[in-house]
Amino acid sequence: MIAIDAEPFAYTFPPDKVALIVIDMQRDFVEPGGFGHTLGNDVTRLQAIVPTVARLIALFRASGWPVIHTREGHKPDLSDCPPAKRLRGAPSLRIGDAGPMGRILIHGEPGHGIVSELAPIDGEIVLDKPGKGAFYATSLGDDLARLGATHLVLAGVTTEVCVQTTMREANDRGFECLLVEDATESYFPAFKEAALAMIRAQGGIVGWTAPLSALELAVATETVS
Ligand code: C5J
Repeated sequence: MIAIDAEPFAYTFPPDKVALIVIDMQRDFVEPGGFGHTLGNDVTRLQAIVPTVARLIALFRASGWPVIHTREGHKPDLSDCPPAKRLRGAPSLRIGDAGPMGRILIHGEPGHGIVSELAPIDGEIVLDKPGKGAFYATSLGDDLARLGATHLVLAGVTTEVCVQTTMREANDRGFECLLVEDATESYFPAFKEAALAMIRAQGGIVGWTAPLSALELAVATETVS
């Protein structure tokens, strides 16, 4: 077992049963002209975590542990996008409309892609999800069962929407979840802090949180001992 100095108490995981889920590090959320920007958000906060997420992915790759990337988006005919989702948000540019990076949140469009710094490599699962949670209408549950994963480390954007929804879904399914504090971000600093606090409150009612440095230290120490 590897033990990480985390909140609300140490997070321990068996190295052969852990997987990393990187949520929606897509151009549509992180770059100007994408979905997040059209909703009126400042995307620079999200851009700032890209190097930290890259370090986290590198740690998992170097350890030989599975990395799963998710992408929020919809089919070109929008058959998997409920009108309730499409019609909310910015009235000027909605899901499926043509934006500076192609059609907003549509499979295969430039904006739908993962930022180049975090590009998946061969063998990594890339999961397209139509909802905020990564378990809804996807193969994630089956993928994790096939991998034998019982412990999930989470990162990505945005903390209080897709990341927290996925973590709650995972928690309800019995996974032990750790959210890496500096590898997740929100357009709203107060929402990020509130989400982290909610996750670890009441004895870790949704799971644990820790900075990447704590994970790196635990893995390095484990390797040496
Ligand atoms: C949002 C996400 N915020 N990936 N999606 O709409 O968090």
